[in-house]
Amino acid sequence: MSDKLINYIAEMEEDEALALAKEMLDAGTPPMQILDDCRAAMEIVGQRFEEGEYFLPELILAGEMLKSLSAEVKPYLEGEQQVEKQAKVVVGTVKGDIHDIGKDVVVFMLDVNGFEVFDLGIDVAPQAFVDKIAETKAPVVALSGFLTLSFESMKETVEAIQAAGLRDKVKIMVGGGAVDDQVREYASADGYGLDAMAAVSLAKQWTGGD
Ligand code: B12
Repeated sequence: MSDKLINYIAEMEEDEALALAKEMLDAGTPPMQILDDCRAAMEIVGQRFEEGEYFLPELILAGEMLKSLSAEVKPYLEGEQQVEKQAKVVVGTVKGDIHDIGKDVVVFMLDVNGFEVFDLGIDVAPQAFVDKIAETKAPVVALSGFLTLSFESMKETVEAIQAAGLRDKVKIMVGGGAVDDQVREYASADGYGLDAMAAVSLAKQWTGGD
């Protein structure tokens, strides 16, 4: 954990944060550690937003900073793991929610771990998930959400999958922000993952990938 990197991000010092991340990656810091630092920094940003110290522009800037940082980290992750394509996974940020940075990391990690990923993007309606599952016959679905209201959308999405008669054909995982195992239970999903690696582990477990 680098307190310096966390501080640069939390203080919105984008150039310094990017330069330090580059330096750390070149020095051999594991790319996942940089992403962990990003998450720690986002906790601080989120808290300051809640306390009224930061406002929407800071959230937007934090989002942009994270995008640049993950772009920086990606080539290093690619170098780490490359495997043959395994099962299909349908991924999306659920209806009403436009947060996609965490979802994009999940998409990326599934991809480099050999899954064929169908990324539906943000604010995805339950029916769009249903249609994509029917079209691709993907055995795994990953629902991402960062807002409390996304819990309801996750539930609605699982219900729509059930109503379409596809529930027994897919395993569904939930994750992102404040999502936890209670939300998984509320939404009647099959698994919950804290981070992108957990998403990969669940997908592997469910598809016999190891
Ligand atoms: C950046 C940000 C934004 C950016 C998003 C940019 C983007 N392109 O995504 C912008 C500015 C657009 C934004 C908007 C809003 N935001 Co916002 N945002 C954030 C912030 C600061 C960071 C989120 C983030 O990207 N984190 C970084 C990633 C990498 O996080 P991560 O958790 O480590 O990701 C991992 C896991 O989540 C997991 N994961 C993710 N998805 C999945 C899926 C599966 C299946 C699995 C297994 C795992 C998994 O894997 C990821 C990678 O390891 C959070 C604060 C916070 N602490 O999270 C608030 C936060 C989520 N936002 C919040 C709010 C309120 C809003 C707004 C409503 C503000 C407003 N008044 O308009 C709007 C919402 C608009 C909408 N309809 O969605 C609140 C939500 C409160 C709540 N309980 O509902 C938060 C918590 C801030 C706060 N503390 O108040 N936001």
